[in-house]
Amino acid sequence: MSESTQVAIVGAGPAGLMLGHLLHLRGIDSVILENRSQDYVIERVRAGVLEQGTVDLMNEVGVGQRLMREGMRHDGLYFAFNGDRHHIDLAGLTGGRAITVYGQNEVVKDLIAARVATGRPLHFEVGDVSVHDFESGAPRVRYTRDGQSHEIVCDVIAGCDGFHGICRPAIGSHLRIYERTYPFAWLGILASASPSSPELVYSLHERGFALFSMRSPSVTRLYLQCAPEEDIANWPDDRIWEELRTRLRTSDGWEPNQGPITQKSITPMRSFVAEPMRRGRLFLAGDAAHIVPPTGAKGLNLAMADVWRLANALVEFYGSSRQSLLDTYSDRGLRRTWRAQRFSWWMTSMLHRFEDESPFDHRRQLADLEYLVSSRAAMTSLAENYVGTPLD
Ligand code: RFL
Ligand code: PHB
Repeated sequence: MSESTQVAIVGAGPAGLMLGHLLHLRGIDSVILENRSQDYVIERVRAGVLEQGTVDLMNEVGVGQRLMREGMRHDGLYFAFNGDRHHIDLAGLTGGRAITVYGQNEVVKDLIAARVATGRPLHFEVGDVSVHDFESGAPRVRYTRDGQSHEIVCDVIAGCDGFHGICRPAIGSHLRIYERTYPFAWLGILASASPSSPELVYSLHERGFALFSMRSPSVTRLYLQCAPEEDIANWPDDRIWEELRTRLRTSDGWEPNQGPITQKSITPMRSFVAEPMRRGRLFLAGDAAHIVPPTGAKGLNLAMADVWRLANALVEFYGSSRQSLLDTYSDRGLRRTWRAQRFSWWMTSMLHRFEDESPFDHRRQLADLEYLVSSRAAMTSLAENYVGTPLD
């Protein structure tokens, strides 16, 4: 079956769904294709920290009501090392900007509801998605649905299909890849336990990194550094709690509250950039184009910044037939991406134990943290990066 649209969007993660919504608001037609089921996409536990710019965007496009009600605004965060917790006043150092803790799956739920309300197409559980002719003026996307083959003829394809998608590989050797893998992973859990601190705690301990976060007044989210090929079967709940308490407990007696673990998973750590973010009429956005290690909490926020920029460029393209914003989409995106790469790499390097580190390396890490929590200039630099720069 053949169909046509203006923009074919591959992937219904935060990037694809937000792009579809931004285009809808400007009267631009799109079809969103997702290979997973709606339940899978909604239940996938991932990011939790939204930058100020992401929160503002959600509000501006009319999907921020539940975020405003249920999201947890945090004006600061803690760094813990050598047994002490140190507070950083994010809002005070950035003229009132802050982060909001709100699960990525909640963002996705809100965006799916908004899409469904528009009546525009959003197809889950499609198969064999492939992209064609994007170096011409009439690209096409093929897929199967309920056993039937489909083809979409469109003006532009948006590759919002994440790190393991098909759009980036379709550009192949035209891309230059920059990559770093880290010699550790994160074991993450959700627990039914009230958060014992109102703000996040990033900790560097002798035994490795740990992070205290949350999802709601009754759900705590915790992570700990583990080996990259770690088998989750080696981590019964008691071992996870013992390790988390050891790494997070501070000399003032603070530690996370314990409760039943409802979800656990292991996430590898990677920095990755594909340049440029465009080939012809195929534009990459979000994790399809770049991955940051989660330590800086930037991935979802970068994805949102990409599609905001892409939507503006498409509005110009359809409104005036000019392509100047489409032509600068990649360069402007890569500037923001590399800023986030640097920050995420720095946070990751400062807060994890490395197998091959020397005693000098470890003391230098501690000196980095000492400086961070004692210099207003260093805290301001952290704060401005952590809350995120305005969308550009
Ligand atoms: P996604 O979310 O991966 O969505 C891509 C979608 O495309 C679908 N797909 C396909 N659809 C059709 N055809 C195909 N061939 C397809 N192949 C794939 C997929 O099923 C999926 O639905 O990418 P997007 O939209 O670019 O969003 C990026 C974010 O998901 C990601 O950057 C964040 O989760 C990263 N991240 C964090 N980011 C933050 O900003 N703040 C955080 O606090 C934060 N914490 C995290 C994180 C990521 C984590 N993990 C699990 C990697 C914490 C963790 C543990
Ligand atoms: C989370 O709450 O899932 C979270 C918080 C901070 C990070 C990464 C993940 O750096």
